Amino acid sequence: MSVPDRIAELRRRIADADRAYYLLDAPTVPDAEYDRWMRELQGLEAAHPALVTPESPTQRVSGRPSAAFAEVRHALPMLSLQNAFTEAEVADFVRRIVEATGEARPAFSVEPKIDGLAVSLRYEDGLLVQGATRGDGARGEDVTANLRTLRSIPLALRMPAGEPPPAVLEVRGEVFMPKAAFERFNAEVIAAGGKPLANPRNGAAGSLRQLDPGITAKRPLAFFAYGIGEVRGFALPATHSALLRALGALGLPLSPEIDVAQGLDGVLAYHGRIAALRDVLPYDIDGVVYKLDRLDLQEKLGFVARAPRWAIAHKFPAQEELTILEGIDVQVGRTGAITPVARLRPVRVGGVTVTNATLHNADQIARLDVRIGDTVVVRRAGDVIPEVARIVPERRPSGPDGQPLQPPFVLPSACPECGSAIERPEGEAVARCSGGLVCPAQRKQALLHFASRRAMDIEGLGERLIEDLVDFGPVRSVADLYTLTLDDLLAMKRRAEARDGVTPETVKQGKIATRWAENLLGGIDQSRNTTLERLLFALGIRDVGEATAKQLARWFGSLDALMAADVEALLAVPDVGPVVSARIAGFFAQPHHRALVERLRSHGVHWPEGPPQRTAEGPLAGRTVVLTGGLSAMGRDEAGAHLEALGAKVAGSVSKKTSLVVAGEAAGSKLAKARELGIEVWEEATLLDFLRRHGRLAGP
Ligand code: 9MJ
Repeated sequence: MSVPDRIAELRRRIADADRAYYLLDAPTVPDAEYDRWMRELQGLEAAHPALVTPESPTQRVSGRPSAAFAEVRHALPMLSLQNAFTEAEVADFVRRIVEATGEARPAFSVEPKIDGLAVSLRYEDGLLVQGATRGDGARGEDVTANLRTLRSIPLALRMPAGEPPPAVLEVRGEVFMPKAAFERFNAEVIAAGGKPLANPRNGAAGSLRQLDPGITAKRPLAFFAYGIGEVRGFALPATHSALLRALGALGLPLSPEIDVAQGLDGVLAYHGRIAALRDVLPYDIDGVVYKLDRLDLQEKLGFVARAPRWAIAHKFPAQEELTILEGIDVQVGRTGAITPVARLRPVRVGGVTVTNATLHNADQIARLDVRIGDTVVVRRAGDVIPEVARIVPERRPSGPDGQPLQPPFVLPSACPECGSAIERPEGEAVARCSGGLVCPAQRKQALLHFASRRAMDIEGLGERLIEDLVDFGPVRSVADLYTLTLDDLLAMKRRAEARDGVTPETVKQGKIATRWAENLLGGIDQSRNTTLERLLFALGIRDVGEATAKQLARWFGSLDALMAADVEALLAVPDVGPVVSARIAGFFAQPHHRALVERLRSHGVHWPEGPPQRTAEGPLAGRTVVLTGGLSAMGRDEAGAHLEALGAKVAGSVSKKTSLVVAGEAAGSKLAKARELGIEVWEEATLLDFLRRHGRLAGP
């Protein structure tokens, strides 16, 4: 392709993406891809200046006021930031600052770079009179009515008593949708059958550009200040960090992560610290910003184009990338859960190469309308499993008739591993293979979990061996591991090698390699000596993780006591709610699970047992509670179990030691005695509210 053609193509792509982003609030390509086009275009134009035209997207920063809102001319332009993607680029930036200022280790205001929408808030005589989007930096949109609905934006500056407000103070900052609010909002939209927001930033942008402020008011938006525009009648401090503190004192919200750092090592340390926090921060960030702290030195440095020389954004690796969906597999998990998995053309996202991404479930596939061959956006945030976030409909391959080449994907109706029916209970998102432990996939996963380091910790028993043990060996359940012999393992190996058509060197030489088998048997033998909590976790009871297993082991002290417990007794265990208690009771109610436990014991699996440890922790720890009268929502035993789970000791009669009485319908002498002794009394409604607030009961 010739350079002019390539330039034309890049301009067209960028214009299409801008239109989708700014006017339709429906992004098509990830930022990283957009940035690459922009950089390539900038590079080509720099090399061929004759080809630069005023219409090129490089000639404006971004954003365009839409006709729907009145135009606002910014009194001082809203700046953009230079970007740095590598430490070397940051080092260059710091070196330039050092050279220009003569400061050996300049101080920087260091700030998270909030991934939202930049706005300017204009306060006159202390009152919010105008709010505008950044637009192209010189002109934005008047979104005052919408910004006024954000509770974190003060409508009046908070002045110290007796101090007059500044005549003019323009505050610049970022409007964003906190992650949790975004998730909640999308869950509601999806439940109502609507189209979810692509990401929190689009949530913020789309919400701010609603024509009806009533809609904006319903969107959970927030604001952080990070700078100023025009000011009159306001004494500026000497540094940017002091300026931000002053804004905070006037009632403007600031990111709690804002700090001051010295020199290159200081800013890089900040970058590392915030990168590590990225996933747990309640809002999306796409990097950090370093701003030379001294305002007099900022002035000395000035601007290049529309970006200050004294600031730079040090970006994090992109969490979204484009690639091609090459296929969809379904995986069967330990509990039979069927997960559709996207097979992707390899792509680097967030610093690692991704080849698979989850598609979660059938509903998600339908929602995305994803088909093989599609160009998809893969998203990888921190430690979470990469997922397909959305598709790029414009790039769907189509035939000469314009119809898609591929039909919509449907989950198979039979398990790909065992052929059992795949079932999806009414109202549940997850489909499951109904084969149980007949299904080799579930059996393998159960074994893998059983052997894992935090469960029985069987050294040497990994995925490959488990495959062979199930496919070619005598292992049907986890208990079979403890009857394995050297001969079993060697026979298994021969069958596996026959399938693979290999003859190991050692066999050719007339020897048999047995070392691995001896090691495995040793590892299995060592795992016989375990703890109750490990065993409980290893059994793979649904929803019983390590923490719950530990609580159960402490609370009951012995496996027999646990197996004898009914749902009510289980509910008393801290952190065990109605669903988990039903799962545990249901698990041990099945004869084959009891038989499994007996087989493990008979093959020498053992663990120390002791008395129950019910030293309670929780909001009611140390409190003695008496229940009296009838409750309408639950029986007294169940209420007692909940209270115990929250740390209370439940007693039968009222005495001086009683700290709380729960009085139901027709409470009699115990209530009277409680009143006489001046003991706190709760009605049923108070109890239910308390249980709800402490997660013992579902919502109101
Ligand atoms: C964000 N997005 O958090 C700036 N920003 O400063 C911070 N953006 C900025 N500063 C000058 N913390 C222009 C933009």
